[in-house]
This record gives sequence, structure tokens and C-alpha cells, in this order.
Amino acid sequence: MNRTIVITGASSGIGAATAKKFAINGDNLILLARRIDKLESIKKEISTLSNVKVLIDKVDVRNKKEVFNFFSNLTIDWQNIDILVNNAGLALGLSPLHEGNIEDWEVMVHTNIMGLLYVSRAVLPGMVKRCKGHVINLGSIAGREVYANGNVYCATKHAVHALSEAMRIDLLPFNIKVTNVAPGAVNTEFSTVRFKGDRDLADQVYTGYTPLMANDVADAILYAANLPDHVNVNDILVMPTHQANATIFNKKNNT
Ligand code: NDP
Ligand code: 8X3
Repeated sequence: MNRTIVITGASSGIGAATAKKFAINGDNLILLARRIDKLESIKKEISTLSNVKVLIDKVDVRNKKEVFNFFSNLTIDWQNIDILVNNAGLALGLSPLHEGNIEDWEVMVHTNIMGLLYVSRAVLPGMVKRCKGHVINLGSIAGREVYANGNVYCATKHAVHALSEAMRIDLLPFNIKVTNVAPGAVNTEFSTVRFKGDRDLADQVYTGYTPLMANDVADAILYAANLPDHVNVNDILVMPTHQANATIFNKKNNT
């Protein structure tokens, strides 16, 4: 559709899957993450799928200076951003609050909340000026419910939900859409990151039932992004069929 889409955290999982779907849809892409080597291979893969333009850069969303430098140095042909997908995010650890690792809390809060705010603050003035745009924030079922030991991660995703609602109010006069996409369990690098590289623990999260795949969430994002100008999907809560809420799964007879 020849739009310009920014996706943060495009180096894996939901962000990478969404990038490929937008590319097939004919949209040009600005893809950001810390792992530039991963972004390079995704850019290469996209070039086999579509001839859209793809700009990649190593941007850590926690780094305010890096975020604002990147967006203020965009060349004119990249400046009119139509859609911002605030996807970069992570969970670190799973422990009761009184035993929590404070450095992990800081990384989650800085990435999931402050990172989303920095990127939004850098991109939104252009959308406001043009009275046009769409922000798609990656929330979570953890932004609707709290589960044992999920404390700080759940709090950050509740904050994402609140910020989506706040943006929808503040951006209303400027015709800017805001969609909060809240998935249940998605089999990506998410749990490997949460358990700091312990693949066995990560695999257990997705065993005994069929989780969502990154492409399933990307489909939901594309659905919201491709609606007519006068239609906005405020919220998408997308779950595996085998998952009723944050903690109740059907793991019987599903392997
Ligand atoms: P992945 O771990 O596969 O992807 C996370 C992405 O975020 C990576 O591309 C990573 O890139 C990027 N990222 C992390 N920290 C930073 C940072 N400081 N700066 C820039 N990019 C960063 O997980 P998912 O695809 O599953 O996660 C995507 C989003 O979906 C997250 O916000 C997550 O909370 C949310 N979500 C995930 C669910 C799940 O079950 N998987 C369910 C509900 C929501 P890099 O390391 O290269 O910087
Ligand atoms: C990721 C899903 O349930 O592990 O946001 O928090 S969950």
C-alpha cells in the first residue's frame, strides 16, 4: 500500500513476522532493534518477497539520545511515517516481588514503558502535523490480568494498555488511530529471553498445547492496519484456542 511503517523490535518474533507481512502488503519499512545482524538477514529475506524499501538501524529504545537522533536524521523520503508499531519489549525473570532482581525490573520498565514513550514522542509530532497516522502498541494478556510472579512485567503491560487509551484521547483531534494488541502465549524468543537463555524452561511454556505463532499476531496487526480511514480497532485480545486467560490452559490431549 506504499505506506511507511516503523516497527521497533523487528529482529525477531512478532516484529519480524509483522515486517514481512507489511512488505508483502507493499509497505515500506523502517526496522529497528539492537541486533543489527538479525535485521540485516530480515532485510535480505524481505528483498526476496517484495521490492519495498527497507531501512534498518541499530536503535536501543531505552536510549533516549539514540531514539531521537535516529528520527531527527531521517531523510525526507522516510519522514512521513504512517504507522508506528511499538513492539520492542521483554520480560526478564519470574519471581515473587520480594525476591525480584532490581536490574531486571529496570530493564523491563525502561524498555516496555520508557522505550515506547521515547519512540512515540519522536514519531507522533509528524503524525499530528499531517493529521494522519496509526499507532499500534504491543500490550499483552499480562496487561489485562496479573499472574503469580509476573508482577513487574504485568505492570509494564498494564501501563502499555493505559498509554494506548491515553494516546487515543490525546490524538483524537488529529485523526490518529491507536490500537492495543494484546496476545496470549506466542512462541517466539520471548520465554528464552525471560529465562535468560534456558531453552528447556522456555520450551516448557509452550508444551502440551498449541500456542500462537508470531504470524498469527502479525495477521491481527495487519488486519487493524488495513481498515478504512474511518474505522479503528481499539483493542485486540488474541489468544491460543487452548488458553482461556493468563493462567488457565487446556493441556489435555493436545500434544
Ligand atoms: P521476541 O523476544 O522474539 O522479540 C522481542 C523484540 O524486542 C526483539 O526484536 C528485540 O530485539 C526487541 N527488543 C528488546 N529490547 C529492545 C531494546 N531495548 N531496544 C530495541 N529493541 C528491543 O519476543 P516477541 O516477539 O514475543 O515480543 C514482541 C512484543 O510482544 C513484546 O513487547 C512482548 O512483550 C509482546 N508480547 C509477547 C507475547 C509472547 O507470548 N511472546 C505475548 C504478549 C505480548 P533485539 O534483542 O535485537 O534488540
Ligand atoms: C507475554 C504473555 O502471559 O507470558 O506477554 O505474560 S505472558
